[in-house]
Amino acid sequence: MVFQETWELRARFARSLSDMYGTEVPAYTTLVEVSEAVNTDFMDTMGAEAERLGSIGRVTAERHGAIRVGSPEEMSQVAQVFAGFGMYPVGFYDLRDASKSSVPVVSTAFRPTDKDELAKNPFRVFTSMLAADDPRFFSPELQERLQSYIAERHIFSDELVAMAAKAAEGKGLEEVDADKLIELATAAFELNDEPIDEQWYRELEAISAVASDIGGVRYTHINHLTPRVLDIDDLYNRMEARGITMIDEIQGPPDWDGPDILLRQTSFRALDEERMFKFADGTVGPGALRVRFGEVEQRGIALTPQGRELYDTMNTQVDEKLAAGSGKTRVELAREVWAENLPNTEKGLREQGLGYFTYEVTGSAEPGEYDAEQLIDSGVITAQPIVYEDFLPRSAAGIFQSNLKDEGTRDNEQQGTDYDLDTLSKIVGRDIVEPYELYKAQEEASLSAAAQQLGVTIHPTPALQS
Ligand code: OOG
Ligand code: NI
Repeated sequence: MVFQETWELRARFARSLSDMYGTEVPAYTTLVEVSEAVNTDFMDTMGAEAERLGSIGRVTAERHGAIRVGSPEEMSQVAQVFAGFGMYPVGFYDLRDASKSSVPVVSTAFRPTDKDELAKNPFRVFTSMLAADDPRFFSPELQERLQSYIAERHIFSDELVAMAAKAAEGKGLEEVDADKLIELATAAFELNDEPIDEQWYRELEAISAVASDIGGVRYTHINHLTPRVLDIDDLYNRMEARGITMIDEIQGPPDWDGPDILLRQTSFRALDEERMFKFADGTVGPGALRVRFGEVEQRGIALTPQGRELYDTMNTQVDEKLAAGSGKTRVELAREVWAENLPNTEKGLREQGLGYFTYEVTGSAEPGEYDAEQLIDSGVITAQPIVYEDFLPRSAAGIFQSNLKDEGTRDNEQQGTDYDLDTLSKIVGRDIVEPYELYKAQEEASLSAAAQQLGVTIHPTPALQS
């Protein structure tokens, strides 16, 4: 009997979902192959520098998934399943207001929170819950039908939830149990071939394709699985060269002359998929659905609250310039705005308190008091950027939106249902952590460990004073 630790379970789960999803969406396999080629070439060109934001081993295995559940009960069950894999809720995203289209969901991401766990396998799943009680999208009468349809389904079996609880409790499982957990957890996210009630599905689809995807069927499925690349512009061009149409632009930061920050993402459009439908006249036959797509991402440095504020301000400036109509593209304008506002070195980001870093002792110093930057300049400590492990609401909304055929409907006269980090935490059954808290704690811990090791006092960079 071999005991498998939490991280091994998580790595196996990610691999198993990836194998399954590759058989369901063959274009995903192409995306993974192209991503691997991009990463290998980037390593060849850049050498050790290529691994500044994660080892090639980590990056090659790295995926994020996206799933969508229908009710607070399903959200709480899926949280228990992810806990078995050492994945905990981080961040609150309200996509209802982040998008022009009708996207009636609130979300969090389940992921490892410890830096060593992240290094071993960073698998994360962006998890959205249908806000079936939001009157802007669903009339009282429809809410009732929708909620009872979802209440009747049983996506996460008792056996799966119990096995995940055992894994969480024991921080891993013996091999036989581990095999069972992976099998059950993978199956819970697999496409089901039960015919779809066409009338019900189309009724919800008219409001939002996201609503029909979640509440129009009796099961859930992986919406997409996203590999990580070290050069997303290269990936974008290679996919287009293969004749795969990508969405119009890369979401998030532009390609610019400075460090990678936060998260850049792009995707190819959702493809028509044939599914079996049960029609109103009782006959069963094929029909088309369009919900699943392929996405890819490049990760950069985690920003502090001030850094994030600057990022948001820059986005607003870009929007304004775009609206003013200069004939330039969003990306061209973004590059200009960035060059004007954002320091283009890691040192600059640190000095202005915009990014998070960890510190490692690489020399020695006389006892005394020092500024962190002083010790870095003299080679006593070395700074490493902390990679952004989370998501961006605007990009997430862009990803949702670029895959909707039409805007759907919403009634803004109605008062939306309140959801925030606290209400979603109660639903999830565990405190949702703010991403900043994790990065900040990591930075502080590394700095105090360095100070202790050197026997000196280190005055932190402005980033820590936030
Ligand atoms: C989730 C969309 C958000 C991302 O990478 O920002 C997302 C979904 O489509 O369910 O995955
Ligand atoms: Ni995604």
